[in-house]
Parts: sequence; structure tokens; C-alpha cells
Amino acid sequence: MTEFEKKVAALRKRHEELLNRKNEVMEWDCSNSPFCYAENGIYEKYKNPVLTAAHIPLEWKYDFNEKDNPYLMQRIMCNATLNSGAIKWNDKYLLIVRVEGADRKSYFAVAESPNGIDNFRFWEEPITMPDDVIPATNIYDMRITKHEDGWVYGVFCAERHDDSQPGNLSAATATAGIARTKDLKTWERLPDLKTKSQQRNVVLHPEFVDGKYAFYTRPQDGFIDTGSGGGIGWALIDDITHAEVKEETIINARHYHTITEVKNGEGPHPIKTPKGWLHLAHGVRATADGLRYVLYMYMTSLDDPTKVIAQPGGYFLVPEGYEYLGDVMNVAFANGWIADEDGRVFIYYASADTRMHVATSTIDRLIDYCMNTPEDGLTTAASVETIKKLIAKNRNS
Ligand code: M1P
Repeated sequence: MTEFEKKVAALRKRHEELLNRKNEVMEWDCSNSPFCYAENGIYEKYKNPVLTAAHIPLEWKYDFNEKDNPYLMQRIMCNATLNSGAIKWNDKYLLIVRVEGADRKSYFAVAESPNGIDNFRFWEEPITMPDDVIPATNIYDMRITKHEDGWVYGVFCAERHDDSQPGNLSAATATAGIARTKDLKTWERLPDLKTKSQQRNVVLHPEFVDGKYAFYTRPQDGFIDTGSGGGIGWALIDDITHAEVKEETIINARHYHTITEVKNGEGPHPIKTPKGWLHLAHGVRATADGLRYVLYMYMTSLDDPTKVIAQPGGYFLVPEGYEYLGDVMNVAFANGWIADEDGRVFIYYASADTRMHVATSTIDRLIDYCMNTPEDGLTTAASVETIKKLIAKNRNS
């Protein structure tokens, strides 16, 4: 074996070890680290991320020809694996991963696991996503919807430079790109969603509503600011092949001094349960240290998916411990979850815009959480009253 071959073998061995690493539920640990992890009974978090930049196939990074790459350098570096759509497909747990290269461009790639909690492996090649009429500079954060029309849709953010501000290199526009597939390999691109405002975090509802396609939207004033956007919106669309939002209603509004004060956005499409639609979303608040992104849940009615029937107060999941660290600190973001046939739910979330994790729960526990967690009373006085009610209940039981 040449020195080069030995280096390649060592590299492949380390990579395989990482891919084969078993994941374990995180348990209560307040022993000796500055960070104290206490489980909450609502879901389990796991010790290892399910995907990192190091999980990317080595063939996507290295030129393995010794003559051309004698130092065995990475020729194309990968920065992060984050905000992933999710779907159960042929009995496997699939993530449609947002992979971000060192060049800041994001692309989609499928990673597959036999059990949903470890052993994720990327398919051989990233997805080639066809362009809309005006090509996007960057595409990211796909929400996957297996729609009752028979197609699997991917709705994602398509970002372009805002040419109305030629002197400003950071001026950008966000629209919702739409594509569909039958095999997750070949994608048909449909025209981007037409709306009055910019849009990110747009999600396709899995069922027809009044015979129309239904979208969760997130109107925003600019590329970053939601401003007057109000919250998570809802729009019915006649024709998915020329999708246009004519009317948009806010179904999950933002509020002052809550976890959604600055922004919110729908996560993956909601899960249908006998008690209503279970929603996962993200809320954003401002801190002296920048924005804080957390996950929260709510439920809507089966009869009227625009009607909120449960809204647990506060956050559901936040970055903890090392999850806090990464490219964009203090961010938990989710756009993929899988409801399994046995009632388990796999919640895929990214931390710090850097890596992917899983948390597991069940439909029953998530409904219980939504229905029985007190709502946010919106003031300190209301919060104290809510806590005192619980204390009194515990005294009497
Ligand atoms: O950096 C945090 C997140 O910021 C954006 O989300 P939102 O549109 O709600 O502000 C997105 O760019 C998302 O990808 C990113 O994780």
C-alpha cells in the first residue's frame, strides 16, 4: 500500500465509523457540566446529531486520484447539513437535507436511515433541481408533502438578488419555489408561488380543502423582516401549476413579548390526528445577543384547518448544550417530521444552522402536550396565576 492509499483507507474507516455510530437517548445530566439537561416527558432528545457536514459522501469532497490530488486535500468543502424535509419512503426514514457548501450555496440531498435515529447515509448524488424561468441564486429549507393528488411536492425558499437595489449586494428576495416528484430523484419544477409580498417558510397542506390546494404562508415585508407580516398565513390555490395567492389570512399570529414577537413560520406540514391537525412551527424573538429561534406547537380543527384549537404557551424545543453553538447561534429550526404507523413521531430539527438532530415522541404525547399545556397569558401576572393554579392542584392531589 502506498502512503496515499493508507491515508485514503484511514479516511474511509473514520467516515464509516461516523456513519455507523449508534444513537442513544439523552438522559438527565446535571452532574458535572455547566449545562444541565433535564428531560421534559414530551419528547426524547438524542446524544448525537443525525447528520453533520462530516457525513457527506467523501466522493463529494475529495478527488481520489493520487496524481491529481497527492496531498489528499478536500477539493470541495462542506459547511453544514441543516433544515431538512422528512418523509417515510419504502420503509426507510428519509431526510431531504439542506446541504450548505463552503461557498455558501445550499443544495438538496437525500439521506436515508433504517430506523430514523442513526445510520443516515446520503444517496449517491445530490438532487438536481430544475430552475424556474428566472434562476435562483440559492435554494433551501424544503418542506415535503405527499399530497392526496398523488404527487410528492417540495416547497422551498428560492433566493435571488434584488435587482431593484443594484448598489446593495445584500439586497435579496425570497419566494416559494415549488417542485414535484414521484421518486425523489427526478423533480419537475413548477412556477414559483406568486404573492404580493416576499415569502419564506411556505408549506403545502397534504389534503385538498374545498377542492383547492392549501398553503401555509409567511408574508414578509423584506428578505429578513416580516414587519407587518402578522404571522403564519393560509391561502387556497386553484391551480398548483400556476400557483397564485389571491387571498391570505393569518391563522397563527405573532404577539408582543412572546417567543414569536419578531417572526414565526410553519415547520413541516401538520400531522392529521383524530383530535385535530398537529403543527410544529418556529418562533423568533430578539435578544441583546441577536435573534433566538425556538420551536413551538399548536393544533387546528379537522373541520376547519384555519381554526386554532390548542396553543400551548411558550416553546416546545430549544437549542441546549452544544446545540447552541454553530454558524448562527441560538437557533432551533425544523421543517421535517415523520409520523410512523405505530404512533411514534420523529422530529427532525437543526441546531445553530449547522447540524441535524432527531427528537422522538408519540402522537398521543404531542396531543396531550398541546391540549394540556396552559396558554401564554401574555403578562407576568397571568403566568404567576397559572403556576399558582398548578401548585394548588398538586396540594389537593
Ligand atoms: O438563521 C435562522 C433561520 O433564518 C431563516 O428563517 P426565517 O425566515 O424564519 O427568519 C431561514 O433562513 C432559515 O433557513 C434559518 O435557519
